Amino acid sequence: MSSRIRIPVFTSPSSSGALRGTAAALAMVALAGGPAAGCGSSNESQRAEGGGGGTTLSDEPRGGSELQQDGSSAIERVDVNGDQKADVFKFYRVAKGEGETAKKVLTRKEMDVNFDQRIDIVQYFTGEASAETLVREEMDLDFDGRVDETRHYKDGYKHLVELDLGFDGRTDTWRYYQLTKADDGRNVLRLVEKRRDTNGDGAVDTWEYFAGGQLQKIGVDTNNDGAPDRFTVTKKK
Ligand SMILES: [Ca+2]
Ligand SMILES: [Ca+2]
Ligand SMILES: [Ca+2]
Ligand SMILES: [Ca+2]
Repeated sequence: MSSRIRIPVFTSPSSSGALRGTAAALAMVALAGGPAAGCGSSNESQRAEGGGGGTTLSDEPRGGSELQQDGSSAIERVDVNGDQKADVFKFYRVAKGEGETAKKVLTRKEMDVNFDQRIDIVQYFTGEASAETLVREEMDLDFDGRVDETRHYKDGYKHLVELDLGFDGRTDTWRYYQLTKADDGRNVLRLVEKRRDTNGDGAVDTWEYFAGGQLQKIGVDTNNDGAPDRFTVTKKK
């Protein structure tokens, strides 16, 4: 039974470039949609709801879904595009009961958004049944089988995004977000700091500081001590 469970394939070597990745990333954003993947821009305010997996591409499957329970764990396979192959896999811990009436807790959700039978997005959840919260999201933006973007969530909000924009298997960009109050009192998730490794040595060398969604200051580490020492103020006023 459980031997049929797919394992995400995030190990194959990369052979694709950044341009392909950028196009694929756009396609992925369009496909994945929903609250979980929808907090991408710096001025969005919606809450990343994890409950039941949100309203991502699995909500109206053309090919139906199949639930399989094996003791205290269960897996739901969903065929989104109706080609008789599952594209979304939801992994549950069964808290109580059996079958359709079982009380299930969603712990992980895997998605094949380009329907090539390889998983491209993996979401991890915490919490109780019907109140699951997204904690981490791993995305393969250029569909080469390797994770290029990892989003970390806290209390349902994205607070850190790690990116491999060079698609060489090494994180080169870190984006930090904070929940701030907008002028009209709404909660707005904003980019507050961006750190980059521009020369590929694995160490951050450029820091960009934002306020109100606007770039304010750029710091550069010129003497390789791991901290910024030369600053440029970018804010015009
Ligand atoms: Ca399918
Ligand atoms: Ca895929
Ligand atoms: Ca990749
Ligand atoms: Ca560096």
